[in-house]
Amino acid sequence: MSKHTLADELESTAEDIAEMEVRGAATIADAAATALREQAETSSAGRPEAFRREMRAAARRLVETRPTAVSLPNALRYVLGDMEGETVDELRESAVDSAREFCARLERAQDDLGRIGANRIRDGDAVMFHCHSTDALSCVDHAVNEQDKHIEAIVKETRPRKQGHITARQLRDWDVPVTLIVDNAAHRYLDDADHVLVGADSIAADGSVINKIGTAGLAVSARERGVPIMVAAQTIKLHPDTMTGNTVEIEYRDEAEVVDDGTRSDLGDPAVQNPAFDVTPPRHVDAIVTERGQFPPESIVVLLRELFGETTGTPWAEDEAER
Ligand code: RUB
Repeated sequence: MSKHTLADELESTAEDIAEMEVRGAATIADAAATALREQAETSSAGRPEAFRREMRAAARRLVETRPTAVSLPNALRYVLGDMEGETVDELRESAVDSAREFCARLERAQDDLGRIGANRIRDGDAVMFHCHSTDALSCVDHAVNEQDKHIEAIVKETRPRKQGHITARQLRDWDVPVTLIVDNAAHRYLDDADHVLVGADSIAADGSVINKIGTAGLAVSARERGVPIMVAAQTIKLHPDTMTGNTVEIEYRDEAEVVDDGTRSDLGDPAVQNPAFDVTPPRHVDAIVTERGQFPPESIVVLLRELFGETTGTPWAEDEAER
C-alpha cells in the first residue's frame, strides 16, 4: 500500500489510463495534469515537504501506467518542475496554476498545429488514417471546417483495439466520407490516397516516430507508392531522453487483446505477442507538423534541444527519506 494519500480522482485517472478508457497521447497528458491538479486541491498534507512528497508519489502512480507516450512524463515534468512556494498553500496554488496552464497550452498547441497541417491538404484530397490521433484530426478539422476543403478518408481499422472506429465516427460528424478498411488492405488503397496522416506517441531525437503498431509498415508502403506521410504531433510528444541515447520503451499489452483464451487453446496455445507501438524511421516520414511549424524529421532535434535543453530530470523521484 502507498505510504502517501492519493486522491480518489488521481487513482481513478491512473486506472483509466492503464485500461485505455483514457487513451491517445494528448488526452493522456491532459488527464495526467488534471489528476495532479486534483491531488493538489484535495491534499490534506500539513507541511510543505509532506505535500511535495505526496505530489511526487502521485506523479509516480501516473507515470507507471503506460510507458510509450512521452506526453505523460512531459506533463508531469511541467507541473512538478514549476511547483514552488514556502507553505502548503503556496505550493498548492502553484501546482494548480501550472496544471491549468499546461492543459490550456495543450489545447492551443493542437489548434495551432491543425491550422498548419491543414495547409498541406488540398481541396479534393483523399487521406489515409491509422489509429486515432486528436493531433491528426485537428488538421482535418481546420481543412474541412475552417478552410472549407472537401476531403475523403480511408480509415484503417487498427487491430487489435480498433481505434480506427473512433476516427471514422469523428470524421462522419464532420461529414467527411469514410471508407473503412482492414489493416491488410492498406497497400491496395494507397493507390487512392494523396496523404497518409498519423499522430505520434513519442518522437525521438533522430526524427523516428513512435506511434500505434502498424504505422511503420504503412509508412514503408506509402514510400513505395509515393504517397507522402505526414505526422501531426505537438511538441509535448518530443522525447527529451532520446537526446542522451535512451530508447523509447515500447509497451506490450495483454495477449487477450489479440486472441481470446478459448480460440488460443483451440490453436494449440501458440505464443502471442502484442506490442502496442512501433518505430518509423525518419527516412519514411515527409513532415512532422507541430504547433511551431512543420519540420523534416531529421531537423526535429533542433526543436527538441531548444524546448527541453540537453538533459531532463525526473522530479517525481523518491528522496532519501521516502525509500
Ligand atoms: C494512440 C496512438 C495515437 C497517438 C497520438 O494509441 O497511437 O496515434 O497517441 O494521439 P493508444 P493524439 O490508443 O494505444 O493510446 O494525437 O491524440 O495525441
